[in-house]
Amino acid sequence: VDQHPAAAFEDNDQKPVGHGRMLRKEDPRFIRGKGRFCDDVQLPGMLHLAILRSPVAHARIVSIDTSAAEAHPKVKAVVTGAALAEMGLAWMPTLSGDVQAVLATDKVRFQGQEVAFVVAEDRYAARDALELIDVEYDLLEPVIDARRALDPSAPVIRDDLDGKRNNHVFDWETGDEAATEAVFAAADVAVTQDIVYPRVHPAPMETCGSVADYDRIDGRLTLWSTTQAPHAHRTLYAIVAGLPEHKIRVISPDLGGGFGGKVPIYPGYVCSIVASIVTGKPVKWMEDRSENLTSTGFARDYIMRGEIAATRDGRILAVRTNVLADHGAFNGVAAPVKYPAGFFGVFTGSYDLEAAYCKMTAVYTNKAPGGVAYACSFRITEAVYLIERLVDCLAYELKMDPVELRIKNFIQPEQFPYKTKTGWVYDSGDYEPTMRKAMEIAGYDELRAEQVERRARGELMGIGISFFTEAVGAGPRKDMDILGLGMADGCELRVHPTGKAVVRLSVQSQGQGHETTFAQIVAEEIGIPPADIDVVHGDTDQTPFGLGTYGSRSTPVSGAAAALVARKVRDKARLIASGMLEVSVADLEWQKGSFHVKGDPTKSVTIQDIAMRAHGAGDLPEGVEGGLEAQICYNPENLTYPHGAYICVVDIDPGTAQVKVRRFIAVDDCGTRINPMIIEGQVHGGLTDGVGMALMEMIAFDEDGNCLGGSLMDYLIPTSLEVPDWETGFTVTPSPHHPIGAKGVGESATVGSPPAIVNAVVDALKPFGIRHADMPLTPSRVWDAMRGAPQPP
Ligand code: PCD
Repeated sequence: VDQHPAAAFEDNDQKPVGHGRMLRKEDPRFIRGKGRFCDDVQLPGMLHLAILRSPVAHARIVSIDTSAAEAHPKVKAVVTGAALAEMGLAWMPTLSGDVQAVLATDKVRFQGQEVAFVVAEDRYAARDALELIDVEYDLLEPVIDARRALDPSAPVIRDDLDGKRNNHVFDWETGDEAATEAVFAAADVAVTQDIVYPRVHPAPMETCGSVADYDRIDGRLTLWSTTQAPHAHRTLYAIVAGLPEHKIRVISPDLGGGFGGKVPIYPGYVCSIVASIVTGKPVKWMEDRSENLTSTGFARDYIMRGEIAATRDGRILAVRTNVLADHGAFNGVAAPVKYPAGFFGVFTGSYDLEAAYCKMTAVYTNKAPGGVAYACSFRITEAVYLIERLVDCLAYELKMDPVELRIKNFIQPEQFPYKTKTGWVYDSGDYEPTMRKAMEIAGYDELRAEQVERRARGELMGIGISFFTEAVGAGPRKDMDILGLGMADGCELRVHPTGKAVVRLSVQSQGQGHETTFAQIVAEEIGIPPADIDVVHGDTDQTPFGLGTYGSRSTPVSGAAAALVARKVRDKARLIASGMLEVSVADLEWQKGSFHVKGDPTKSVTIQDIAMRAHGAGDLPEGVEGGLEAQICYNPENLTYPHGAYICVVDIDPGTAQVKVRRFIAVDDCGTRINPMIIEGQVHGGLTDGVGMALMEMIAFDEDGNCLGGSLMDYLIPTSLEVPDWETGFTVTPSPHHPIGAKGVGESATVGSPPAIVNAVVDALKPFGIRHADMPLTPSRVWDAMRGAPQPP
């Protein structure tokens, strides 16, 4: 009824995948303010929950007095960690197998940690009552710097863990240390560079929140929550709270962005569940912006030492890195169990090397937990930044053009599938044409000529390159699981008698347009127009099990499931068609939307005719059940490896050290492109993320552990004013193992853009003899770099 005209099949009926102008089905409701987000959920009798948070980073809790808050006329309940402990709910598992306090019992371990909650008749009363709670803290020395955490004299943050005597989270290594050492020893040139990827925050437009509704009579829990992984969350709630899984329904309604920050289970979700159980009423919890920035999952926070070895004429031989990873107070990283450092192993980049080695130590600090994959398939952002900065450092030392150095070392098309020195099997790639395309759009040679002229006039113009390969689509269940749950995805397709269809996905959308693109995939396979295919997602009662949307896995995993489930339905349709046309199956030919008898296109039946027959009266061929539907659980054979070539042009004001991104060229290769307009939007968003991280964003702390990025006045995120008009292009190298050849793309630009921007800034500063400067390249940092001042630690 309220169908967007352009969501219909339009001019390109025969080509739903790759349709250049198909608008998003979900936009009419978003544009008209009809989206339904968590905070839009209103239930009769609903109460409101607010969380009291620690003002200090590290302290023992001496006492908590809640009596004044309890006396507030509108307050229904006040709950502390001690009360949760009695229910066995004070601690919960994190997705990486650590435990995290739901409410602090013994100590607070970061500023902003959850200490108590109030449930009241309205949001304002709940917040007011927080002020009436009196907590006495006994201050402890905070450990803020990851290097200090390693010091044997540093206080032990996680003394809750049995026998824990230090702040180690894990040690991890990959690659071949001895082989790498040998290559380094024999190499003409070796370059070492310290590189920091600062702590940043996904900062989605919508903060986190939930509405829990526990029905005491039948023991059912319905939870609306801002989650990117409703099924995985449901299973964990069942395990943690002991509620039977079939009585829990998790609904992830429209989400105002996730960017990895909505993968973890946050204490607030659990608090709202407890509150609803305790009060017998529905309870809503919604964070404010500062709570979101100071307590939900941060990203990055890697201190890296990178080394690269090469021949004098620019043949890269090996890379080596030593990483100190800051994981905050609880290990809240979400990554497949076998990969404590995520997919950082792809730090060898797009180059054909002889050896590689990485050693990593992760530590606890008195900072918010996280390590979420913010637009990053599990630490690939850090890996790509490391290698792309190192290659530029090498180019600087060899006095080589950074593009020439990259092209010289690319893995060649005939080498795919290519096994890297750290064991990753890149499925497909053809790098040089992608690089050349970016150079062509940029007018690379002209830009370099212009730079020479400008430099002669004392102007600071920089050109930065980055070339990335990502590993997205986790993952083959044989080696990827989260807390024992295999990373496969279910999909179910039903075709109704009138030929309209509904496809149910285990992944859900945070804004990237699945209601459109999954309809396109199914349409391509069974020939029903996308407008006639409804996509259901984000509700555990309505969809098959699967692990959720992150790591750009929806297209590689769920997208494959959608294509295959549609093929399964088509196979059944073929059997029915053979009965209808009275020919054998082998004599039928499929042409988008109908079967016809080979050699006689006039004898045909459409998928709609077949759907009606499948549900109708009359005989079906022997052994064929009625109905037209199928279900599948897809376990990917491998990850998909999209790649891209980015070129950034910056100008720096020599008087203020302000960086202006003048141009940005992004050529992405994500294999078969389902919806080019959506891909472009994804790329624009990711590039904007990149400008933020490279030039503006950092969650910093003072020495007491006060978060200095707790509001959007202090934590700067980019707006349209800071970004140029993006210039995009693409190449297509299909994935050989994906049924339609598609690779993920949602995070590509966030991963690939920061090194291009930093490389451009460092290139602009070349006249000052600078080889590296750390993000964020704010005017003050650039100013210091220009004056040779030491970089901040
Ligand atoms: N596509 C197409 N084609 C191809 C690929 C793709 O078309 N070839 C499209 C699809 O369909 C979708 C999109 O595009 O729609 C995306 O995809 P992907 O790549 O697959 O991805 P996904 O899974 O879906 O998603 C996820 C991502 C991520 S991950 C992130 S961060 C971000 C992105 O997504 N986030 C977001 N993007 C976005 N957007 C929005 N709007 N919002 C958000 O939130 Mo992570 O891990 O979580 O960190």
